[in-house]
Amino acid sequence: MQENRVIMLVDFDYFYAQCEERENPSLKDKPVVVCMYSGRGEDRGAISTANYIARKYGVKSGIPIILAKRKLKDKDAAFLPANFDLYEKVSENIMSLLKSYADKFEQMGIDEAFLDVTQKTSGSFEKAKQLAETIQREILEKEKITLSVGIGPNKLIAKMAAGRQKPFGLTMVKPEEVETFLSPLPVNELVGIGKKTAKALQEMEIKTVGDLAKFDLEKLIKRFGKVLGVYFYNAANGIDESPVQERGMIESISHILTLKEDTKDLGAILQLAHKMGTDVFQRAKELNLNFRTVTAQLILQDMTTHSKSKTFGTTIDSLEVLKESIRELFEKLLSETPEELKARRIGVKISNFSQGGQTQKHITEYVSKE
Ligand code: DCP
Ligand code: CA
Ligand code: CA
Repeated sequence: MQENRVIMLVDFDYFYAQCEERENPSLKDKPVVVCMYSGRGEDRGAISTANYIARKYGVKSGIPIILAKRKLKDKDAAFLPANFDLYEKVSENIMSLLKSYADKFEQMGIDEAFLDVTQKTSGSFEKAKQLAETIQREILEKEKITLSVGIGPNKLIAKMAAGRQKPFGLTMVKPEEVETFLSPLPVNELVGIGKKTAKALQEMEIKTVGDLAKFDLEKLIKRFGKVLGVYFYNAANGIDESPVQERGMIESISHILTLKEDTKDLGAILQLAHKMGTDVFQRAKELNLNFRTVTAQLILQDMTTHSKSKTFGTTIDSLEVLKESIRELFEKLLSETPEELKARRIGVKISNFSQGGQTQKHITEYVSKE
């Protein structure tokens, strides 16, 4: 692994909502909320994102539309349906501009990308800062979109830096500043630490990233296993050697789990399968991938695998439809399972991706291979 890298993470500010403002500047001084309607009745669905004015009232990604409407009652807010074709077009334009500034480029989803600029800046953080400002100016000029940038010696630090100042922020953390930057942060702000882990760490008296960095590695491994324990320890110490790299094409997203108890009960299987369906659906949404095929898998007690798929003529964009298909497929699978065998593991897979109006090639450009 090469030493002394200069890495940038560029993240577009309140992206979907900012695209809407760009198309209709009269929206700029009011709350703007982009909605994902579920298609199950008026106002059913969740918020994709909101501009910073709306966020002041507590409106953010993921909350129900109904709740957002309540929070913004009498505030002259604009509630708009998501227009993915627009966001994809804007994203594609910005990404191709960003790419030209990088030695190595890795797109992460629709609105962020890592740039390895080590060679372009001859390893100089000062030059990287100027480069970031140039990038921000150029994108604002050409695409009328503001970006926030984080610069650091690796992807982890660049990503965490980018989140510190928004919108139109630029945060640089030089190698010698990493420890001061990380140690006071609450441990849940470390990339890869969710609510559950943060709680487990709290119980071990680990509150800040600094606490975690000083904690005994062996004890972490005992508590979280080798992979996570080592990851937490390294991350807390600002160590991340993962390279910036182009991503291959993703063909499917799947989730397989072992049942708590072997069973043939549809209800018990669906309870888990629907959760898994929600997971893969969410993941596809994060990657901005549309899918048309659902597959259910049963692995029986004799370890044989049985699967059934269903392919739709158009994109499956409702979680309800996905869940309904999952039910149907498991019903069929169970009806064909030999009398004496129960299911041991189950799987849910989605595939047949397309990306509104985009070609396969475009997908190849940035989505991870799993
Ligand atoms: N998105 C979504 N549903 C979510 C989260 C995000 O549809 N639960 C979409 C809408 C966002 C885009 O992905 O505009 C990028 O997500 P970010 O997390 O980067 O959030 P924003 O760009 O909206 O805001 P920020 O300015 O905080 O980056
Ligand atoms: Ca963003
Ligand atoms: Ca983002």
